[in-house]
Amino acid sequence: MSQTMTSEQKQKTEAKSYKNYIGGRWVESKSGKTFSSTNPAHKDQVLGVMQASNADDVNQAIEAAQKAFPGWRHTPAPARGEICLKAALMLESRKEDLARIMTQEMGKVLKETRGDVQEAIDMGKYAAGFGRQPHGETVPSELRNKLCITERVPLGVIACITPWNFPMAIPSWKIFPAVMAGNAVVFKPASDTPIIATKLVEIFEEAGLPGGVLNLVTGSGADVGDVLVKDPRVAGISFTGSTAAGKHIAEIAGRNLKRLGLELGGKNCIVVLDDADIPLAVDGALWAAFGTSGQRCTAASRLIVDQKVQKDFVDLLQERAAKLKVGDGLQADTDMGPVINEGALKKVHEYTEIGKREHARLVHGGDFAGSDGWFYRPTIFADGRKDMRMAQEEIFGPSTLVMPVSNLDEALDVANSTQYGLSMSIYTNDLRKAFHAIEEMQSGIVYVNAPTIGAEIQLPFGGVKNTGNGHREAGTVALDEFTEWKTIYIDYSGRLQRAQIDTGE
Ligand code: UN1
Repeated sequence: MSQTMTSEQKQKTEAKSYKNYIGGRWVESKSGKTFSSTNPAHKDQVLGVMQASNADDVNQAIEAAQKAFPGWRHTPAPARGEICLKAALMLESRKEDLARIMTQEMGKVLKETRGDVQEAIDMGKYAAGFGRQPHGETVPSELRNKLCITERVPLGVIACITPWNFPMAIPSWKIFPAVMAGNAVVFKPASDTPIIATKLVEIFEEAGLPGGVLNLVTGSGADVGDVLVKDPRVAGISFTGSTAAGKHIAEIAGRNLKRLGLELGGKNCIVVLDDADIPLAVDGALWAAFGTSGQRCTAASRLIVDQKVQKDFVDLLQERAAKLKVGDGLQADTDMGPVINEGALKKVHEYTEIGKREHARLVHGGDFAGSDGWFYRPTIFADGRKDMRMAQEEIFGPSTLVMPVSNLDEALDVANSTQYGLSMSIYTNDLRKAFHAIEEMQSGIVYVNAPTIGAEIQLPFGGVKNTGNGHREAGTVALDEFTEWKTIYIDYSGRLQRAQIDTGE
């Protein structure tokens, strides 16, 4: 190593190094290469050195998963549930430490990272219960002396490819149900949050999950993700990320007719009618637009407001946004952390330029907020129109667009005029209008008098249109993504009975 080591190189040498987890062992990548996980609030701070894995590592992980699958599939579901429950309880006892690690690795404020870990705890407890729930139906036969039942069976090896914005909650929505159903998993976390992913895997190991049932491979989408998606031994893929990446994965997976669950982009909106409780709607808009620095697929980047109340709404929103303190999420007085990385920061600012060019009216923010980390000011544009790029494209940052409308019908037309459909909300005190909106909103999730963020794990999560491919995570349907149905006919009549023919006998 040369004498003139940069400060990042120096920190990298001193930072803790993390490994892949394959077949129950912590191992280095065959590539011999590493990458750093850094703190978006202190961009020169290296938090850990990770394995930059390659196709050899992916191969090994798939082999390990394949090997572990038969034993795990035959483990009674209640016993699988015990392990998942133990993992959930361990997450609970380490919640504060995990939240702090997460805030350092991806930036959101502590109260939100605590919430992220809590979602994982909730999912673990909920999924553990699947171990003792019915896994099929008994259905009448049209013939005598014949029993017809269905049962869920696991798919085999599942690839879980997850984003950085909910680095514990989203992997838990996938991994808990996948292993509860008896599958073996290869987990490829986002390269911005590999340390918190490692912590989750450590917990599964300590909770007693047999080696090979959950494997961790860190590295890039091209070197790890694509290899996983292409491998014919991987039976199912569960991916959360951008619509562009989702389409890319779907094309590859489609060639092998693989099971594929996609949770993709959003361009969510809050509709505020003129009869709404305006301060309540502003509370909701502020939280949904700037919580997690706007980096949720459920973030409200469009605020569709009746023009009769637009001025009151915008004035109050601006006043409240001006009070938000942007900074390191570990500080108790910080309201909004940084965005994830330099690319994200540039993208958010690029949309500010686009908004100005499109003659949206900049009401607040629109600029960087400090040079130590990837900070951006909460940004509000007004006078939005549905044909603007700002109104159509996912920004995934603290930037929102107020769009005036003259009535409910126009509001719903604007709400539905994007390629996405994840989460929509309406603020109104008119029950009739609320129900009309529930019916007409083209969206996987609809909120009334509550913001677009804040989904709970015991309900299905997912969206319509280009937000996904029809699958839902969590809720009572959580196992659907990770199981096949087996239909079983048991004829105990002792003779040939022909369905549709011998039914009169
Ligand atoms: C996401 O942004 O991908 O409803 C998930 C919410 C959270 C989950 C967001 N519970 O905002």
